[in-house]
Amino acid sequence: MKVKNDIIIALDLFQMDAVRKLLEEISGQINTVKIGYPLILSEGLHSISKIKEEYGFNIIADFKVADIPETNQKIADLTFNAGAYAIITHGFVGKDSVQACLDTAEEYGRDIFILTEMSHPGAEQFIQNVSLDIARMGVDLGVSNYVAPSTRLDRLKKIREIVGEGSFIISPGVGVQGGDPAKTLEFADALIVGRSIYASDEPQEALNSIIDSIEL
Ligand code: NUP
Repeated sequence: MKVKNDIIIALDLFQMDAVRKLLEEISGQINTVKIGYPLILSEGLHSISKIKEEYGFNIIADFKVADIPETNQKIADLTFNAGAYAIITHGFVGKDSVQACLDTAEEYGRDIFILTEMSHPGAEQFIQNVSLDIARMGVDLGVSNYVAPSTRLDRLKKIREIVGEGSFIISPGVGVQGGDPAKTLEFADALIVGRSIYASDEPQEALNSIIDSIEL
């Protein structure tokens, strides 16, 4: 997967109009976006196909899938059918649930990302205790894409060590949550950035300043 400028934009907006307004400004500098519940619950699953058709981006569906295998399969099927390039699945539900997403992705020739440790402070309460095991499980299952936090570089580094240099790590938590873009990219392959860009009065400038800080 080639992420232009190593930046994935999190489109946590509620309306396609707002998405289009943002993308009009920045679409030349990105090729991958992440769409999650805010946009899908407000505008519907077809916002994936619309964005794909209109902009040609790779779309990562951030559904943090965490159900029994049979239900995971249904969720993944709908998501890939809508045109998503990849789906983000939780790992704590266990290998059969992850395998269901993986099998569905393979049917469509698409990918899954396993969410290992989350970026917010509350992740230290429960998921951090198992996040390295989740990464190990991913390796055992042959998964090559992971989500790991930019807010805890020591943990990101450990997760990189487990999944290896050949795996692809995308990292949320840059900017508003406190993560540093350049330091994060010492261990991750691409950054996920939301509010620092879409909530800025000058999204293009905000994006450029992140790109500059990475290139320095
Ligand atoms: O651990 C995670 N942390 C996180 O922030 C896993 C995620 N998927 N995210 C998502 O990344 C979050 O839901 C949001 O869409 C994006 C970060 O946005 P922001 O903090 O840059 O606004």
